[in-house]
Amino acid sequence: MTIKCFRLFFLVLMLGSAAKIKAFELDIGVVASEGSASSLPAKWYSTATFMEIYVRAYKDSNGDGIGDFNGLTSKLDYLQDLGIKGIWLLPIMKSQDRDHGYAAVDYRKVEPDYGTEEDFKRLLAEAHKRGIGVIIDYTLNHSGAESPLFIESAKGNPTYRDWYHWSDYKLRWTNWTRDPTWHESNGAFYYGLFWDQMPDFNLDNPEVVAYHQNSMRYWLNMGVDGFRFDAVNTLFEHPETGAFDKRKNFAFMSEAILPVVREYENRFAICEVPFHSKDASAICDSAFYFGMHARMMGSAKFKHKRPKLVKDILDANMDEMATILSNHDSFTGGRLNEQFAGNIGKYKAAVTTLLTLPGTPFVYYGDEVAMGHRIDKSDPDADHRLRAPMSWTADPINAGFSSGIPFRELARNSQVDNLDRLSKDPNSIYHHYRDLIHLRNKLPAMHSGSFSPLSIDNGKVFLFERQYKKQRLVIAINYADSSQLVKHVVFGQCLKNLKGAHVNQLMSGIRIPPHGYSILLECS
Ligand SMILES: [Ca+2]
Ligand SMILES: [Ca+2]
Repeated sequence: MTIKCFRLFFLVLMLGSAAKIKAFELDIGVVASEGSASSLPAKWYSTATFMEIYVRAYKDSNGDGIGDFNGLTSKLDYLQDLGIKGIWLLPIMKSQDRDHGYAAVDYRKVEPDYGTEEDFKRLLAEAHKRGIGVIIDYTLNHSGAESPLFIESAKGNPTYRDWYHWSDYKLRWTNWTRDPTWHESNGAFYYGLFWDQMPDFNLDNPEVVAYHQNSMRYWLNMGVDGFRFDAVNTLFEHPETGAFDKRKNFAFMSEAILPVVREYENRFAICEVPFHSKDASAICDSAFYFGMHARMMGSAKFKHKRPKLVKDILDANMDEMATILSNHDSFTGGRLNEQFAGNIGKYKAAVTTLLTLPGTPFVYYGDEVAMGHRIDKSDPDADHRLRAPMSWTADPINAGFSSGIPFRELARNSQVDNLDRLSKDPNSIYHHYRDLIHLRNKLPAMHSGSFSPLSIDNGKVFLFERQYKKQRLVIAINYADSSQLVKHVVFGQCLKNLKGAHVNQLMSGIRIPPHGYSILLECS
């Protein structure tokens, strides 16, 4: 059967699909765009500092030990006070994993562990009242194997067989961990790149594409402010070798996915595309700048600006790049407190770098209170270490996360490093984050300004200018563990101190404390 003929066959079958849909109680019908308006400022995301939040681990409202929508809603005042203007939620759809959520079984239902759809709508409304946008993770590449769609496909139901990739024999493809990616079911083999429980969708099938488009509209109609698209580099693969097809991935995003987001006002689409971040940002509104995070972290760790840090910035359109120091995946390096082995000076220098450079910064929940790893040697999953319940208080049983027993052990240092304690210490990493996020919100040159390196530095200090219209900033970050005197012709002009510099030394230069920083504003 040719592919064309195959598709025609499906279209005919779809005419009678309503009964079949009901048979497994999954809504795969058409969702019309309601084009709902946005109450957020135009292009809110372009100036925002985001927080990446794992709902399961953030705040439990009902004592079952699992974080939920109502718990997160109760912490929106905290996020607003921190200066956060955008939230990225790890998957919130009904999943089979009951963990990270990337094995979705229903793209139009909320995860029951997290509450009801009404709870989620209230979270959106309360976030919007505080000027905070909410984007949700969306996985185009695969569903959970317990999705009724895959169960029907595996049974050989002709309506759904072609929703996934099937072969009569086992192809010898492997993924980056060298695990086989073709898995046996009912005498045939299906493709699941990440895990046998996460079968890849066949995105060449127009019915699958329509299902995603309509599911996206389902959430956009509800009022979500956009999506973080997962694993965009893995959507299409070469049929013989399994190599990722970059051209097809990008064409699919620009022709089938982004137009749905554009049916709505003021929504934000950010893509995860390791290795091709800069190309991806031209298609999505933004893409995570993997690679640059290592230069920022390396500069702080090795007490010397990494040679490629400036090159990274100049090579990209930073208005379309999202910057991180860490995230929920262990491949980015782990919790910051662990990476810096508790060295708070280096930790602060890395955070200063993230929050003063161009790009859209994303903070991973808990890094602002120096959360460490959760230690459990019996659990081999490296990612679980990074996803402990949020450290709100020093309570040794629940860290203020839940009134019950948390679903997962706490971070190892929650009794020392937690919001309750760090918020009382003006020199803490928490106040460092808060001060810089507030400055970034206040100064257009800091969130939207151009970037020009000042090349007189010796590598210990990173010195650069940011400018937006008539507002000009000179920013210096000292990576060294000794104080540094910075002299430059710019200091002959009128600059005023915003934070951290000794103003009486401006004429001769500025002395920057170990791991400290200075932000100077040109006098108007
Ligand atoms: Ca709960
Ligand atoms: Ca794929």
